[in-house]
Amino acid sequence: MAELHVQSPKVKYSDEYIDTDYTYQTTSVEFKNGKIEATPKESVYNFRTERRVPKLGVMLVGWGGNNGSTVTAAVIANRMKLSWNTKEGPQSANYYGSITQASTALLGTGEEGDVYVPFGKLLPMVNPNDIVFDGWDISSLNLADAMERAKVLDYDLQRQLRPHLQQLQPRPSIYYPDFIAANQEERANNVIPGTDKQQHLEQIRSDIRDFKAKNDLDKVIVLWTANTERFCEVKPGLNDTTDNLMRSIEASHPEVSASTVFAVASILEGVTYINGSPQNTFVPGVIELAEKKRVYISGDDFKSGQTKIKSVLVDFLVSAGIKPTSIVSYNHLGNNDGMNLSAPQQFRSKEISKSNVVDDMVESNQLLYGPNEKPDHCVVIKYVPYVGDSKRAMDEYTSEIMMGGRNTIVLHNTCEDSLLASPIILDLVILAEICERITFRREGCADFERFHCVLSLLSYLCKAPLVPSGTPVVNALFRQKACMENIFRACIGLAPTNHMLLECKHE
Ligand code: NAI
Ligand code: DG6
Repeated sequence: MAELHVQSPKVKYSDEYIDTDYTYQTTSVEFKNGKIEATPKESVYNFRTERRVPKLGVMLVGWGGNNGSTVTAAVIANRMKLSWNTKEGPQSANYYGSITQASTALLGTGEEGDVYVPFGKLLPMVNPNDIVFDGWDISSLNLADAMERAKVLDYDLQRQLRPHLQQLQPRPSIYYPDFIAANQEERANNVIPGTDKQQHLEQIRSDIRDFKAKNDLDKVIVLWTANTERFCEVKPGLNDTTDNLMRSIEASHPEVSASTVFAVASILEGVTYINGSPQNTFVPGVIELAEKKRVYISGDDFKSGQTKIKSVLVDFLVSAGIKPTSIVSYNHLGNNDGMNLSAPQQFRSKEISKSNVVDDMVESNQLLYGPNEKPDHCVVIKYVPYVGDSKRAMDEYTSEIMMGGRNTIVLHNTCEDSLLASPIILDLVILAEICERITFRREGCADFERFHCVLSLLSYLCKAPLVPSGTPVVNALFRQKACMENIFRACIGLAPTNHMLLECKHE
């Protein structure tokens, strides 16, 4: 594809940077003397994006799981441009489901109408084919055997990938049995010995350094795609501040989870940490540490199938003036994730993460909902081994329509869970990486700054987006995409997409 170049006095390209002068327009609202007073506001931002694309390494916690093995296999298959035979005929490798690799952004209008560019070409982003993978797993299977165990990819593809995957060996990991389901114990044959959490932390830090040095990487990102843990307690003295958390790790306190140790290790290594599962890894002490060290953290829980549709459908219903009153989401699956989630505490983590995903849409429409009024929302997950990775999701949305009418929409969705999650993993690391290369200077400020360490820009990819304290949580999918896309447009000096098409509305 031809390189994208923006022609504007407000955009400067140097060898190192793309620099833009950008006018940000917002509306500030006040309630005064019984009136709603809206004031348009403008401020100037200078965005600066580093152009050099680094050599990126990604370390997956849970590398030998279904997601870990599938995403690694998919990248190698794409890198090698593999094709394979299926009962439907030949199939070649692709990145469907990845917004950076397989979706487009409307750039503007040319002589022949709208011009779209690959979303991932708006800015100079890492090509997933160039990512170097490594990681940890409590199970010792090499990646070829892990791929076979996952039963996700076609046999003919597995056959071709085996020689490339069997040399990839997950590093021993931290295993705190109390945090994941007891049914996971039999695969835990690759664990860092001992119960000393401080030593575990040091080992993970040393693994990150070792990976970076051995592969001559410019940077590393760590992403948790291991089992869902139970929530840990959050309490004063335990993990409410960085100092207390570090003391708790030193004392090997039983309420410090493995994922929190991984997050702390990554942050101390200056490495972005992403949480693809629902548990509360990011206790206040971790967030404070990320703030102090100016390292990005992002999560929680990949937004892959059912929730993605929910965050579109409920947004549509509520913004159409229709009132969802009951949402019942049922799913069953038979992979190892399903087995882990069949234990009550791990299910509870997922239930919490799946349950708050429509709050912002409901709160946006006070014509439909009174204060504190919410639709009934029920989430059920069942483990059915036979269906393997092929998750079934069934949803019933009941809404009130005009004059007491009722509208019930029922959805049935079947697809391989790991083939939904894998492109999301790639997007998360690619987008987190480009965010590391964006800085901006606000009007009146002398220095360039980074985004807040809680990288809410990645909310599109997360079921329960973590946001900086005191800022709004946005779950509505298209608002999330617009946020990302418009910030990237600002980095190349383009106005936000407004879909007004005023030029086509003349007489
Ligand atoms: P999986 O069970 O196949 O893989 C998890 C891997 O983590 C296993 O290989 C396990 O041995 C390993 N593991 C467990 N504890 C570990 C530790 N302390 N350190 C290192 N490795 C450890 O599960 P799958 O399907 O790959 O999902 C991974 C996670 O992603 C789950 O928490 C799941 O809830 C979450 N997720 C998955 C989505 C999907 O669509 N597949 C969507 C949203 C979240
Ligand atoms: C069953 O719900 C297993 C989970 O890990 C889900 O597959 C995962 O959380 C995806 O959920 P959703 O709602 O994004 O499809």
